[in-house]
Amino acid sequence: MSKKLVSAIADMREEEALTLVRKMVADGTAPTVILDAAREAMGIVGERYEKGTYFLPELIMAGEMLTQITEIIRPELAKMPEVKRHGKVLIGTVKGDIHDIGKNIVTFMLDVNGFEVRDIGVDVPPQKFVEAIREFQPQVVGLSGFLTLAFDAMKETIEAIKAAGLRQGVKIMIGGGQITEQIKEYAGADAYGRDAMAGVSLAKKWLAK
Ligand code: B12
Repeated sequence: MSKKLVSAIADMREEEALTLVRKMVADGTAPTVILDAAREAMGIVGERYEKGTYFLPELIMAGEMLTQITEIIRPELAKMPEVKRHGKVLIGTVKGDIHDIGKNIVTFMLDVNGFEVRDIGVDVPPQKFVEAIREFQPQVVGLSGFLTLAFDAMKETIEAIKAAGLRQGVKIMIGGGQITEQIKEYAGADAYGRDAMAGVSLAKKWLAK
């Protein structure tokens, strides 16, 4: 059924995709399996956009489908084994970038894993991160970005955190579409997380110390 879901999303068959997700949930499919299929489909959508067979409306529709899928599986994700930990994570999508589906999944997974999460939204300027760190006092900061221009925005954000004298007090993780280990080095972050669970593992590791 996963394969069917991948092609339904990638081919913009919205109703079929949502019906399949509901069926998979009813059959007891792990929500992470559904998320994996959605991610695979988003990869295909992205490739088609790059090749010029898809345009902005398809990107928007894919985004909307993913938001709806996340809503359907939200209660199932919330049932996953939770380890209560006390710690605060501040998260946002960096300046110039409005992609938030991945960030919202990371936020949600951190939340159900017992972290207090403050999500400051999309297109967040460096100074807003600085102010939010001062106010919320998180131990972990998550920067999300899906565009190549997010590389510089992440670097600028981390530099602003440093300039404000707040860098020592926080661990910084970055993630999102085009982000890699190399960008972690470039931006001066502490870690790169490939997906939401990687983000949860990093936060757990840092807060255990
Ligand atoms: C949906 C989508 C959109 C939607 C976004 C809707 C929304 N609310 O987010 C809309 C239509 C708005 C959009 C707009 C644009 N988009 Co767009 N979009 C996509 C698409 C198809 C999917 C992205 C997505 O949500 N994936 C689903 C998530 C769940 O996938 P995921 O990466 O596996 O998520 C995990 C990780 O990223 C990680 N993660 C994410 N954040 C963080 C943070 C931390 C701390 C950690 C640890 C982990 C982590 O955890 C997530 C959950 O497990 C991608 C293609 C792709 N393959 O990525 C293009 C893509 C990202 N977009 C692209 C482009 C070019 C644009 C536009 C510039 C198009 C235009 N001409 O206007 C605009 C940019 C607007 C802006 N200023 O930001 C390009 C970027 C290319 C580049 N090199 O920069 C891509 C790659 C498409 C392509 N192949 O060309 N887009």
